[in-house]
Amino acid sequence: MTDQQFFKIFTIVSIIIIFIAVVIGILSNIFASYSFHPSEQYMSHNKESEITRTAPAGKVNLASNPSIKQEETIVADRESVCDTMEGEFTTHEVKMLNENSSGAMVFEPSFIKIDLCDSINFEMVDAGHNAETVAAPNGSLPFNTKYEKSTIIQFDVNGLYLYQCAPHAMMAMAGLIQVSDTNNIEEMKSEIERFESNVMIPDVKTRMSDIFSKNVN
Ligand SMILES: [Cu+2]
Repeated sequence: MTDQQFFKIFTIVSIIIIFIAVVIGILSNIFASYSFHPSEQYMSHNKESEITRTAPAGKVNLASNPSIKQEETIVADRESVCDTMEGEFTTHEVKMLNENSSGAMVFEPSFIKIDLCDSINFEMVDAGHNAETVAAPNGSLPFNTKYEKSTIIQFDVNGLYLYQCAPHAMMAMAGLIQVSDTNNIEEMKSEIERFESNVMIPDVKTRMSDIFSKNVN
């Protein structure tokens, strides 16, 4: 074989390998964002009557790479400050909607400020939406409402949380939660930037950064 022939074969093989790698990458991202996570341990109850702490929310930087297995970052059944905290906690409502006055594919409200150990009832008013962690404070656990009609999640770590609806993330279907303070504000800025880089609809490209700058300071 001449050097030239060798070089030709080498180039063709390299191109095939790169092509296969790209296809695998695309497919695994698609499956990661559409699959239902098999682990039930951080799934809270979907009975509206019951508020449990089985799913404290959050954990950092999952979303930037959907192929990271969420299980790896979960400390199951960890202790929570809410176990020993005295006082009345509130359950707030966040609705998942196909449309409201602010646009299509939205959480309502898209920004909510709550106190430590308060819960949010994610209500799937229109079918086909979920709410899952994109980025959250250190020490918190990720959540995913898995297309349940109603899921109550308690928040036991202070800071800012970004969550999305997996099928409509590219349409900027996401929301922000502030639990008491904004200790992770700098990380959140770059997480929102990263989230928006994947938004495909020009009209809503800056939806989340607009919500952020309007509400968080
Ligand atoms: Cu959705």
